[in-house]
Amino acid sequence: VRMMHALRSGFQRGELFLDYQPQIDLATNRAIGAEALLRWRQQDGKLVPPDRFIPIAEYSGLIVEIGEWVLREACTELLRLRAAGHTAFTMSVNVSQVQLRHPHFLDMLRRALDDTGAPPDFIELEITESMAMEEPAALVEKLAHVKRTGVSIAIDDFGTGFSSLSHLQRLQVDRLKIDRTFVTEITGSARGSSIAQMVVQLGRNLGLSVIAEGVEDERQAQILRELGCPLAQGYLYSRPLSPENLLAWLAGES
Ligand code: G
Ligand code: G
Ligand code: MN
Ligand code: NA
Repeated sequence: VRMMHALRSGFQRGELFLDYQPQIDLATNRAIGAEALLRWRQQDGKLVPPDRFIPIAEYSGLIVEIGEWVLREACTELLRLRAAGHTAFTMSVNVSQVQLRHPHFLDMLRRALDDTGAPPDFIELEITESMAMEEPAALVEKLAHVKRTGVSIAIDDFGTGFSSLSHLQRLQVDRLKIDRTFVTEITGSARGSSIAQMVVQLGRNLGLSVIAEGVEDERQAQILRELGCPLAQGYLYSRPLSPENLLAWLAGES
């Protein structure tokens, strides 16, 4: 309860901010987009990990307001990047299931797009695999509306749940994110790489984009390339960066 109050007032005081982690095309080693990641730095300078405060934000319902702010902030950052010449760059935004379930979610999304003027075709919402499997009918309809705005959908932490493949198709998903745990195991054995391999194959068969998360070394990147995985994200390329550092990092790329 104390943390909930601290989060509420911290949010109002502007203690929340976003970092952006580049997403890389494995064929060219160039950035194609970034994932926005929520951060909370308290007044005393202490950084609270998202794993600790996001569950509290969800439990208290505060995530609805915070999530709206995150989306608007990410849209604004996308526009800044476009103004700096990065016009093919995409922005991925994590969405909590509490947020997605909220009756005004679609209105919130449309208003954020209209008010900021961000191009929906360059925005992606990440929902977790466990979320994708809940309340199928309602979710299918909601995501169909999202897709009609032009915004695309990625399944985060893919491989950790048990999604039915036909359901995945009904959800009109655009991208699968191979969970970090499977990327970590990839260099160990043929067995270790089998889940990553299966997701890449699934993506190819269903015509979906695939991105590997948590890529930390060149060996992992090489195996992913050999498996035919098109995209990667992880410390090998960059940690999550402030807007200024992201721009500098992108400038250093060219
Ligand atoms: O860097 P990392 O510790 O940020 O992220 C930890 C977890 O927090 C991840 O599971 C990530 O999906 C989640 N997360 C990060 N930013 C957001 C956000 O803006 N909204 C939601 N709902 N989850 C987020
Ligand atoms: O949304 P998601 O659950 O995928 O959140 C991504 C999380 O993974 C964030 O906490 C981010 O900071 C973290 N992360 C990103 N790249 C790496 C990496 O290469 N290694 C590890 N261990 N964590 C990473
Ligand atoms: Mn994510
Ligand atoms: Na993930």
